[in-house]
Amino acid sequence: MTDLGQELTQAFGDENGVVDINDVMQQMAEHKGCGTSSEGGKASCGSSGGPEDMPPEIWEKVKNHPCYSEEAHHHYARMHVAVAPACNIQCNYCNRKYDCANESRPGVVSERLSPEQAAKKVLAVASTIPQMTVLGIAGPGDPLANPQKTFETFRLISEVAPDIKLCLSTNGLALPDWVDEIAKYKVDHVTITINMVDPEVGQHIYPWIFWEHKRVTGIEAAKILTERQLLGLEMLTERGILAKINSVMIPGINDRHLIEVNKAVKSRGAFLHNIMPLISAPEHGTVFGLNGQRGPTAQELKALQDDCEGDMNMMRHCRQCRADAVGLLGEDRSAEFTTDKIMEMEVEYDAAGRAAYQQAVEAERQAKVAAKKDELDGLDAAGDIKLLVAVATKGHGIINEHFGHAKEFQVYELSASGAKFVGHRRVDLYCQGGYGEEDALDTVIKAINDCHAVFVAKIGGCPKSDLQKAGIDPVDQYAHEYIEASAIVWFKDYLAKVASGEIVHAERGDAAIRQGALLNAG
Ligand code: CLF
Ligand code: SF4
Repeated sequence: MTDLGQELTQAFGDENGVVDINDVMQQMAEHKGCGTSSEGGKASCGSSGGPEDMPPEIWEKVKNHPCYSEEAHHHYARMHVAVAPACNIQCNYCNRKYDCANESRPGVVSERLSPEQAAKKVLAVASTIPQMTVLGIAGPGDPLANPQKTFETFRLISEVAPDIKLCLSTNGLALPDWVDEIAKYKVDHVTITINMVDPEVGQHIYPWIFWEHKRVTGIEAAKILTERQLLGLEMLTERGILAKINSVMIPGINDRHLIEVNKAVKSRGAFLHNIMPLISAPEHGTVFGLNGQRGPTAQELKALQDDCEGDMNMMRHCRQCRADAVGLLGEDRSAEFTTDKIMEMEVEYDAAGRAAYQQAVEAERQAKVAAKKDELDGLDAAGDIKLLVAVATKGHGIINEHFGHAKEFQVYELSASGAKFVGHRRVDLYCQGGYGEEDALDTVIKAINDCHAVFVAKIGGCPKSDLQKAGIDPVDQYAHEYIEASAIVWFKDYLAKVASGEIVHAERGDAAIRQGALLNAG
């Protein structure tokens, strides 16, 4: 057992030294996770607010779920097990035949697992990655088109690892039939992918559904699908199960319509809305990829997310992860846990050690929130100025990645309200084996072209000067410090320079969302 595990046993163990994980989790809930609110009463910690913004039982469900809490995603990991191969509908953006280890997008996995293999894999990952708090089933088909495998997996995992939250992602067609089963297995988080609430729009996204033993096409298919999705959402809300809605933004087909979708799901009690960009390239072999349907630009996506953000939480940190993804959002450790490797692993499930590790994570999270709070004073000088900055990070809310090693940059919006996470951009590695690649630098600049600065732990002279030429300030003086607190300090300095006339504030252009570099959907 780790030192922390021993401390925990002393703190929470009974006379036999046995630790009740629920006691520990309760203590963690009481130890408030995110204590700030930004201007306007909106929680500053992202997608799911903080403990003061919601009932304690809801906070308990979201505080360490990396998808339901933006702040949690810097610290906690999720994993998916690919136990659900079949699907009961066809989406024009999906092709599950395509299976490549270098490819990452919805529907793609490298291996399919039986429920028993999945349970072993969960224990192996939980033992290796103690901050892995959520197990999701998200494909590669639809979990509810494979109900026996899905619920058997949940049953096995809830027996062996009861501290792990269970999560499910579905297209919603079969959802009303399975809501009671979902409640029975205490699956507290369900995602429904809803791309339309108008069958006229839906017919351009879904060529067919399989319904009551036959294939239904066109408007009729979309009508059945939307009715089932909304009914399923209402049934989840009635049972107090948190529902997240994923929507794929398809320019020219459903982009402005997603505002209607947002209203429809909000009125039925959805907790969170996640609008994701269409991933579409000819080599994916999807209908949209082959017919040249484009995805949105970064600014188009952000504008739509901003338009939908009112009383409802918008998720902006989704990585469109693979159906077998493992790790923090934005990293993929699935290759460490192939079936061959996990079958050879000696797995010891150390619940106390995991809980102790997570307590340490909570402390780190608190320190980050406190650091940000300390810097918030004096931002009024920003007036209407809002700008974006990119950050190279390996997680933990710290600027701790070398520019050349970054596979993605996180994007924060700086304004009079402080620093707010608004998205991320996947990029090609600039630095492979220590050598800079000009083309790769070009794609990095395109991906963060709408940002005024990029915060890194370290950067070489060449990329530094090219970034400066592109009008992006490379900032390396906050290496290994907290992202938000550092960004606010930099922003105050920027505002002071604007006020003194040393620089003139100017808007920047749009940026590209890299197709095919995304991870797979839940
Ligand atoms: Fe997985 Fe989905 Fe659960 Fe998260 S993913 S089933 S809710 S545990 Fe998360 Fe991945 Fe986005 Fe999904 S980042 S694709 S939203
Ligand atoms: Fe089925 Fe999901 Fe693929 Fe759509 S994206 S066809 S719901 S597996």
